[in-house]
Amino acid sequence: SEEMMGDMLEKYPEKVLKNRKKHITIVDTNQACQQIEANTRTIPGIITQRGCAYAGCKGVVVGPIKDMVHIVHGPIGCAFYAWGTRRNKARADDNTPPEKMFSTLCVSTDMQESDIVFGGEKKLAKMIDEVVEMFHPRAVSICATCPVGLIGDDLGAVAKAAQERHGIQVLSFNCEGYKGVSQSAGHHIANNNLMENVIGTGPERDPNDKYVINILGEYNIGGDGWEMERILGDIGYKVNCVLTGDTSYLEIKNLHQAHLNLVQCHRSINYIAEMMETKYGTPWLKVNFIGVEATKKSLREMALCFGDEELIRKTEEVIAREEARIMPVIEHYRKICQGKTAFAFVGGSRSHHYMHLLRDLGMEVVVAGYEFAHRDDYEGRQVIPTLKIDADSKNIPELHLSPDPEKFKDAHVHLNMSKEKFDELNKKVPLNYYEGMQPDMKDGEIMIDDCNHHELEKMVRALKPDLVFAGVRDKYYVQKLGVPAKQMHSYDYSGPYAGYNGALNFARDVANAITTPAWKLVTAPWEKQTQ
Ligand code: CFM
Repeated sequence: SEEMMGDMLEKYPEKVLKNRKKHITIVDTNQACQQIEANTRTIPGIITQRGCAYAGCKGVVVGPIKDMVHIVHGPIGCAFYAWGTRRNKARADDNTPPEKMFSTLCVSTDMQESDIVFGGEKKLAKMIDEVVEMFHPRAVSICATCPVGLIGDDLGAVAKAAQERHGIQVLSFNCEGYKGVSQSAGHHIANNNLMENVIGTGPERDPNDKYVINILGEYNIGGDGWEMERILGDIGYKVNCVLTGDTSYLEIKNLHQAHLNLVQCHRSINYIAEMMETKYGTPWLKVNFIGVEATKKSLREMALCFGDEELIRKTEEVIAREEARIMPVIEHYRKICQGKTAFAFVGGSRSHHYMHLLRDLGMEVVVAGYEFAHRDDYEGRQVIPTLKIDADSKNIPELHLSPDPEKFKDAHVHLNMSKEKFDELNKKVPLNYYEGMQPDMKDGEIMIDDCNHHELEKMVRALKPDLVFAGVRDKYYVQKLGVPAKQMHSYDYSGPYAGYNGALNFARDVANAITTPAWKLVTAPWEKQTQ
């Protein structure tokens, strides 16, 4: 690995080399703490896999809310390229009838040169009026794109006036693309606004409801959230809200009603988990429903959180039932996949999550990276107090919340147990904590932040993985090197990959990918004779 690193970085000018080196860790479990640099600017000229703050806010967190109309204030391209490509699925349900479903819409002010010169506020106000008149949504969002911030349109003022005109909530997000070094900034902006203005404004739920949970940071890509809800429902949990996979504005208003918050994607939603802990006292548990073993571990930890014998029994029953159903098939695919290696480069949490599912198949992720995660996603939340605050991270305000005078309850009260029992639980289950990706990696494996084409090519050449998981920008490029690649953001039209049915789908897709004979017919550029 050391040698390959040298070869990989050698091409860079000295300054770039120094910078990139800090973003790469060769895992050495004998070292107490290995630091990785993350959440800093990409070096101009390097082809990054990252997106922008607008992508993180509109595309990731806010966009999936199905009963709102989301207006993209900006040139049409920003809206168009966010139109359905993430495959965050949604359907009508008891709360949201078909006529209140707007998730297939793509609405934009389509700013032209003249709007840039003379300002776009009037056009935006008119668009809100039109949208309300045509669709009668329960609420509207406005998301800013780069030029809007540059010309100084006052989104907040337009939203406020429209809110008074129409009597529905109009949320404005100042998520101009340049607001951060990646989409991560957009997650934070979205989390803040939902926390300040939506969460906690819904009516109270029946106090007799048992085992009420939220799944935070689950976006129902390819139907993942539905599979999670199926399993949790069978055990006896009441899923109050999935934030924001197949979710509605109405449900988010009630987010504070859960006894326990589950956190699937830590990167995009940890702010809300933390803020809810402060404001309502709701404890949160980091879970992972990607992988058979990981799902089992998450379900068992959840059951312990409620400490109810019946729930624990039902949990084991569902685990046994599902494993008996799927494991014979998984075993078949495992024979094909056993011993193979993979690389995984995904946004800010999947590289870690999929390590577990791949291990179920006997595969090892030898290089894992995030596009935009922070150090805590790599090294664990214990590093948060030591994180450097720079000009970029200062761009996004931290909300300073205090306990809600009426709605705050201690964590043990949320979980309906005595303080003593809760202290016991805390020793067994890591509440309000995420250990990051590194503890799941082995010596010599590589952790890399904001990887680029050049580095990827060098690593593929040196380590010859059997499969690469990446985004659309890298997928075809990797395939041209003769290595199968899978799009791990939208699952290449497949999925779900979560839970038990997801594990089956994934095992089949992975086995297909690595056994396809086509890859043998591709000659990597470095294997070609020079003409
Ligand atoms: Fe969370 Fe996501 Fe991810 Fe993410 Fe994303 Fe995504 Fe992702 Mo693409 S919220 S950090 S900003 S798990 S869209 S559903 S796949 S990069 S690893």
